[in-house]
Amino acid sequence: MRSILIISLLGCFFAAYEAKIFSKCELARKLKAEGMDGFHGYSLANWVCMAEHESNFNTRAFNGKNDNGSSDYGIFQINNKWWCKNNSSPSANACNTMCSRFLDDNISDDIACAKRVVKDPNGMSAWVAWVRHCRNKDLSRYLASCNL
Ligand SMILES: *[C@@H]1O[C@H](CO)[C@@H](O)[C@H](O)[C@H]1NC(C)=O
Ligand SMILES: *[C@@H]1O[C@H](CO)[C@@H](O)[C@H](O)[C@H]1NC(C)=O
Ligand SMILES: *[C@@H]1O[C@H](CO)[C@@H](O)[C@H](O)[C@H]1NC(C)=O
Ligand SMILES: [Ca+2]
Repeated sequence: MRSILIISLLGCFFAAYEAKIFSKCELARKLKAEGMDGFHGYSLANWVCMAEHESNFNTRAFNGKNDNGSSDYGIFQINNKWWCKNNSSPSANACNTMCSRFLDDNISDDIACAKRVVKDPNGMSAWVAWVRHCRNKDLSRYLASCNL
């Protein structure tokens, strides 16, 4: 009995720290619910495409190897020079958040920061993967068979 309790407690512990990987449609629904369809002129499919190519929908995606020494965090690969703060390097911290909060499984704050990022003059071109894989492309497959 006790070992079962311990095992299930351990299970909860690991579940809390497990990477959440969204499915394409699950992310589309969440983004839509948070007002991203058409946000700043970008259709929902643009956001799903961007997330797929930035992080493969993985909320724990971390890239510490940008040429300029900055790091990218989470499902939208938000950058620590401009948008969030990580204590070990200077940041404009325009989203006023710790970068670590862009690695958990609650993406509401990630979405709020993406809304801030896209308001800059470059719009979604802030995301290199969006420029490369999504801009001016047929994006219909990103919402195909999603029940939105
Ligand atoms: C550093 O490089 C990343 C990825 O190429 C880019 O997103 C970011 O804006 C750059 N930061 C600065 C301060 O140049
Ligand atoms: C903090 O940022 C620096 C510079 O980008 C990076 O090398 C380091 O891995 C980051 N640490 C964490 C915990 O995000
Ligand atoms: C997710 O985070 C937001 C704040 O960023 C908070 O308001 C919300 O309650 C959180 N949702 C869950 C399910 O924890
Ligand atoms: Ca988050």
